[in-house]
Amino acid sequence: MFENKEQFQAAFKRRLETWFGKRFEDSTLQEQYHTLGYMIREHVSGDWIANNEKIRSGGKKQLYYLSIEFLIGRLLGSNLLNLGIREVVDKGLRDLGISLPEVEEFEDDAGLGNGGLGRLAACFLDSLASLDYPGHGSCIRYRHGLFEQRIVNGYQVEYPDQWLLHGYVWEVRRPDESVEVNFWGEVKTEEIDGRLGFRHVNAETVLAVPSDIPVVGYGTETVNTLRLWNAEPNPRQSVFRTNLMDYRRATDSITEFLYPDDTHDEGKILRLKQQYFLVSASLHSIIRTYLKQHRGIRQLHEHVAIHINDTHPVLAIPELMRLLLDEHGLGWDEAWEITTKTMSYTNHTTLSEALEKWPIRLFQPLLPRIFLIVQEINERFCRALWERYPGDWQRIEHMAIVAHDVVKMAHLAIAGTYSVNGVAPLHTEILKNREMNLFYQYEPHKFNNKTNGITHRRWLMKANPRLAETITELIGDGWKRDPDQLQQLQAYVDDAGLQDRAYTIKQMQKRKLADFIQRRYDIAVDENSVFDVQIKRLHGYKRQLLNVLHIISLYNHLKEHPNSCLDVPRTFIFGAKASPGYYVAKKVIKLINAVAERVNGDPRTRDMLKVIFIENYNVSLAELIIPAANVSEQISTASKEASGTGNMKFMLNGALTIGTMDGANVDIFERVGYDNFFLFGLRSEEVLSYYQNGGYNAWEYYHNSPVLQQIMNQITNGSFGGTAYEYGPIYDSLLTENDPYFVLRDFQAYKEAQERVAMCYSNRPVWQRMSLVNIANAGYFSSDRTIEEYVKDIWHLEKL
Ligand code: 26V
Repeated sequence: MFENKEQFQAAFKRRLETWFGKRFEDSTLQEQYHTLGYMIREHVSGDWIANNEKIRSGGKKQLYYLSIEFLIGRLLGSNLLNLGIREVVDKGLRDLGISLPEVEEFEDDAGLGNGGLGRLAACFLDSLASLDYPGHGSCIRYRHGLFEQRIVNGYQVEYPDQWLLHGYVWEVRRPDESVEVNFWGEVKTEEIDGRLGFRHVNAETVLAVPSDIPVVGYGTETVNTLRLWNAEPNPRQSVFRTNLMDYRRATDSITEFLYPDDTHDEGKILRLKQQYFLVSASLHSIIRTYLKQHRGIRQLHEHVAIHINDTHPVLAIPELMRLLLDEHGLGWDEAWEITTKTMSYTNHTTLSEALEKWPIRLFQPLLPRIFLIVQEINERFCRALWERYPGDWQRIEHMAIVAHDVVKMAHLAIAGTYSVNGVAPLHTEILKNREMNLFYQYEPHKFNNKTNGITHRRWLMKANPRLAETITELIGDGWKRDPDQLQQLQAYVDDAGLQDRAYTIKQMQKRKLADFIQRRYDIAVDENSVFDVQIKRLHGYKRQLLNVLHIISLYNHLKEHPNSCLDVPRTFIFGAKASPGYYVAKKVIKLINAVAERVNGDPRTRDMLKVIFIENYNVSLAELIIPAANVSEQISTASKEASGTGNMKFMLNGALTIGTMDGANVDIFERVGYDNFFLFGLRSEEVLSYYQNGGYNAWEYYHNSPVLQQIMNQITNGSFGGTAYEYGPIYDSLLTENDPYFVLRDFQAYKEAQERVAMCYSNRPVWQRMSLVNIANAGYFSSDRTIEEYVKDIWHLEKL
């Protein structure tokens, strides 16, 4: 079908006409997209079947990666790339008068995620399949992913994300593999064969129906599966006719939204329901598959590894216990041994507001049997602690899984797994020595680091094909399978020819982004300006505010010095979604847009300074923006960003980082050195010392800096539109509340680092060299390396 252009064209036309019952000449983009999608699915089906048969016939150990998010983005382009048929298809379509890029753009991003956590899971799937490992994802099929963000009068407005509007070509619904998941009801104890047995009665049963997406590896025959679970009414559930509608609504709502609003109990229950729904359905289906070939459940851990991505799927631990105890009749000790040998866990944040704790009053009624098991885990855990630390009540209270009327999910995760990892060395050290220090003291062998990575296939080969080709011409294409080989570029960083080519490619990518901005926002940006980009979730600790304050300072400088100009013209680009209930974050978005309006509209500044806020930042926009960036903003308060992965994508595309010693910035910095990284700001020890010993006074920095005073006054006196009170919350967070993210403290250092950016950018050979050094050192940050480390240290998989 894809052997050559002609064959492809014939198959494509025939398929389109038989599917849609119309002439090819009359087909729409949507029909062309769907035809191509189905053809690719058909193309991989042979390998997919073979892979699924291999699983069923026993053999290799399987990994299941449970995650509440998989931010997979579009699949058409990456599937074509991984299957090695992009060129044939591109040429074939072009002859038919169809543009492949246009067809690709028709696809809606599967927005099944929110940020780095979900994108990491997606990169991992790509690497697992490309490295020939049997590793599958399990997630929820949210009918609406994270909201669609629109900017109205500068404010973020949330609309439901409609990624399923045109149907989804990549999924196969498998109703025959549905499983039941139980909520509410009561637990009855009874004697079964002389043992105490538990029965969950009067439960509300929901049907979990899987849809599978094939995950294609690059140049391999491995096709793994991403399984998405949909909640549906169970026809076997007995419901009074009058309650039918309520039951249907309750069921539908489980998989309606990603991260339902949890400011009220109702939303909290919904989130907990989602989490249990995901793990219960996943475990049922994992064990069912396992038992098709293996006799005893007692060897489960030898054939199955289950990974818990952050705390959301932690209920997998008590759920596996429940299955082993109640459905397979094992005793507690053997069940616990199997569970803790099967499960591993990654922590992705130390922010206290993101550490999940569930009130017992919600947990117990919704999941009565699971709650009993968690209580038992807690009791045994505390007893073991007591034996180890007799009399140390305070320590045991701190470490308990159930305490003060809540269930602490991170504690359950550590107690119930054999491996706990952080996502960058600094983060892991903070876990071990601070946040989870008591657990580290107790079981140091469990803790390890796995520095995050990104798939260089999507983020370089797909997003920036011209750069990829140039690299290949120079060092061959070994780097595609072994990204460490990018090191070979180091020999060419001073090569004027390469510097020029890299420059030309960057300019081309900048033009492409500039065209997009022109079309979308009717704003002309100068592709000779520095493209300085900050794209990530909006959060206080990521300090988009620091970036905006600096932009305002540039603007003020230009206004006050009528004959001055910037060392280099600058375009500041933002993309960020704020959590709908995060008031200050939304004010920051408004401020960015207000500054943009002022700066872009002012004839004095608009030729030197532009600010662009790109709405609805997502994976596809990242693929457009990152290759066009000169400067990568990674300016979080040190100690707060567990790793960051955007930083790696920018580096791989030759952008230079302006950043703090935080997360994986540290590791980037260590690889490229001072000369190729714009380092600034407080170090994590200093930040942690401020938290511990106090001593930070934001007012001091305000009073000592006329520049900051002016900016803060402008923000509050209506200079940037709105009423004078519009930005009161920002003023308060920075000053009145003595900003825990130290924006004002780091302002001067940031400003100086930005001056170094301007200086270096003005000297093209210098800049191009720095950029090439970054690309040459980016191979380490491929998720292929990360996955190999997980495989070797945690999952112990064999290649297919
Ligand atoms: C999520 C939320 C959502 C609601 C608002 C508050 C809040 C605060 C933190 C989080 C983070 C959840 C976990 C997460 O996404 N962590 C990210 O994981 C990435 C992959 O390991 C890592 O690169 C990022 O540094 C880390 O923030």
